[in-house]
Amino acid sequence: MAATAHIDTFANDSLPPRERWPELLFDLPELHYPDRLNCAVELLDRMVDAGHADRPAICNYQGNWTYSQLRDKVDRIAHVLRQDLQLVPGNRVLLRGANHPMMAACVLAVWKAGCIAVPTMPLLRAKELTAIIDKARVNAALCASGLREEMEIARGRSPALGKVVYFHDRAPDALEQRMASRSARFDAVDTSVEDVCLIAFTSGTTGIPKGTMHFHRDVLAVCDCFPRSTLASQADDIFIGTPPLAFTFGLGGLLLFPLRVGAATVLLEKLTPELLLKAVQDFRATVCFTAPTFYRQMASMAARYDLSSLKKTVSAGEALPSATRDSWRQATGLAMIDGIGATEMLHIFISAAGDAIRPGATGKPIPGYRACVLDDDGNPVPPGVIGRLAVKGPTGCRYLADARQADYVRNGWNLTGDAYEMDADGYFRYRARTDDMIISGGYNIAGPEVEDALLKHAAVAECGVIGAPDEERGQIVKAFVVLKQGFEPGAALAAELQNFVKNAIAPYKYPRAIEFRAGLPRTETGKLQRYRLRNE
Ligand code: 3UK
Repeated sequence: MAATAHIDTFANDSLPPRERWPELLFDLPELHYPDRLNCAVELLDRMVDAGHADRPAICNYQGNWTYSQLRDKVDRIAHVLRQDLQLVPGNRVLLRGANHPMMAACVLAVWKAGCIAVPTMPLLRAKELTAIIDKARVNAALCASGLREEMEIARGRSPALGKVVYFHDRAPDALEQRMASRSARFDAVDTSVEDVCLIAFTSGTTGIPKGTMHFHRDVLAVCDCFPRSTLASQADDIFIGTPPLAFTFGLGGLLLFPLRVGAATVLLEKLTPELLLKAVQDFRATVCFTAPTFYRQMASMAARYDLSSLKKTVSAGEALPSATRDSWRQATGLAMIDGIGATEMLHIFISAAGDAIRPGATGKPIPGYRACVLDDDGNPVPPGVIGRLAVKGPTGCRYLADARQADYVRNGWNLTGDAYEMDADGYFRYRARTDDMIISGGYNIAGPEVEDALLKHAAVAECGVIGAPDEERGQIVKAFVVLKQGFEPGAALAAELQNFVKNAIAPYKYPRAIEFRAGLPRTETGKLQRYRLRNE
């Protein structure tokens, strides 16, 4: 392997020892990369040189940046990082901002400068930021001025954090003004394929956040797997969607994948289901990335918009209920591409598209990845038996200085924490998060299956199913239900929902308790927080 280009070797020094890495697979010829490679050069300069210079790269309601305009911005920011902030290759740069062309340019600039991007969710408060800054030993930050308040509190608590430069700001020392006085050509740092370029923190529900470390190679590998084999994306595609660039689902789907094929991406902040539908119409988007709950809400409003440009829609982040898959198809005619990904794996590793889709299944391992289902001792279980999902491929889990590496990676496999079942045809069917399985009266019950049944009832907008403690049965199935407009909560409707579930799935799985709610707790990435429902 080529020598590192990092002068600050903190990240490389903090990698788990090789024997604790997952086994990496590079069977596909497209995954054979040269020893030296800077992913931003591949995603940007290569595309400018390949004839995309004057084509739109990033769009929003203010206008478009072409590939050459984007490169110009990226190179100026890279100069600011190196000259104004005196950063050296290997330094960590915290990035804060909603989805916006500037945020995208900052990520690419950090990579070109040979530094390591540490993107953070816009809603994080100073306390969470401080944990990330300290864990990743962040050297500097680029932050949207709208997020200044918490950033300044965090800066006060972390003296090691050097400079913070704000963008979307008219001050003389803001990023835009600094960029204006810098050259528009920057010679990218010639990094090794195994130099860390991204520390992505998991949206972990408990404990200290985990930083997952990804190499320049990993960024390209995810671009050369799912988008090629499953999405079949092309240069004339227009990508759109909601996941934040600080979430690797959004970073891949809304920045890396489009750039890799010379396509355009639409980056918008503060999207609601309604605004996303309107934006699909306004920008004639062809590929959409968002979470199942968004699709469910969009399906009921889709008729009011012209969505004829849409060709592919990708759902990830949590399980896609079959009721959502069905209503999306009815509303748009599109077969949803479900895909399971994880921050540790960088992006999607099991999925299916088009005729390969089997309702109720996430899909099969995409080319480049392998998967199996293991029992608690790490032995494969036969088809039809629920166990722990295990995957390996060109990307995999490498936590930044974290003992939990040994929980996620065992015998070379990445254990995602999901309970899955493989059917006789090799399709992988999601059951639950391993620690969300409900054990009631000796039966194993997967909450999402009960949720799926409830969502088919006309009154149910959203729901969450958990195991609630019960003296007699250990746990009982309890459903938290959000009703659609026009439906009245009460004992009558609760009984109706219970009967509805009994008729749809094995009766012992029906929710013995139902509680009506105005909303459900979700993470910024759209995941239902079942542990919060459990801990109430
Ligand atoms: C769950 C799914 C069922 C699953 C992610 C696409 O979600 C992403 O990363 P996170 O680290 O969470 C990982 C966990 O989320 N999950 C994700 N997708 C599905 N469960 N069906 C799905 N389709 O528990 C997984 O272990 O936040 C998703 C791309 C990049 C990502 N980081």
